Amino acid sequence: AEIAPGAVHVPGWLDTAAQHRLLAACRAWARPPAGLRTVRMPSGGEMSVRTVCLGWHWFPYGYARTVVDGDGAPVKPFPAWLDDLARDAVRAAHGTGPGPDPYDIALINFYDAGARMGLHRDSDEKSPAPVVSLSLGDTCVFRFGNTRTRTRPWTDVELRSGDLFVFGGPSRLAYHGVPRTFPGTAPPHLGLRGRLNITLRVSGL
Ligand code: MD5
Ligand code: FE
Repeated sequence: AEIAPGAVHVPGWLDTAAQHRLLAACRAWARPPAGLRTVRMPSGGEMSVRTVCLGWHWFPYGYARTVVDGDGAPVKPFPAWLDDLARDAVRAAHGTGPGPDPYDIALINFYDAGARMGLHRDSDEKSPAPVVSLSLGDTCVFRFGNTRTRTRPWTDVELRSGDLFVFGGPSRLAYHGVPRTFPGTAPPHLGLRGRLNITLRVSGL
């Protein structure tokens, strides 16, 4: 379903086996060094999601090759199979091929019960390539806003385990956030308590 120009939701894109493979990989990436961390904002507050990055390390607000705001370790490599997955995802959602630049950043956000993400724009990447979002575990409310203001109009969409969302074109710089998750709604077979979101991006760096 196209929620806005370039913003396409593909429910159930990852089958059960693919969800298990991706979750197992996330569990390995979450381990130190350069593992899951809590991001502290310049304001002093902490984000309620916990995050691990591959390829490039995101911090507020930029990208680095080491965990500049954590253990200082080199960020884990971005594997080639995630670039393949991102390209398949863009083709599935948009029906057109992705651009030539390889996907080289993964940001993996873990939401426990009560974690949320306020409305923001993703503008630290230098490439206009679409962002690919994959959801695992608990269902959430994803709030898709507009490109001009952090206020209404917005559209709330429920994202479930296995869903794909691709944000390209005019939607690439739209405000968006996750106002809530629904604890305990993950498919039981996954053995995941909470929600994981994997975004795949092109740094342009
Ligand atoms: C999440 N993550 O569910 C969301 C899904 C983040 C983040 O927002 O920055 O890690 S990714 C949603 C996204 C990315 C790029 C553009 C747009 C949405 N958009 O135009 O709405 O943890
Ligand atoms: Fe975002």
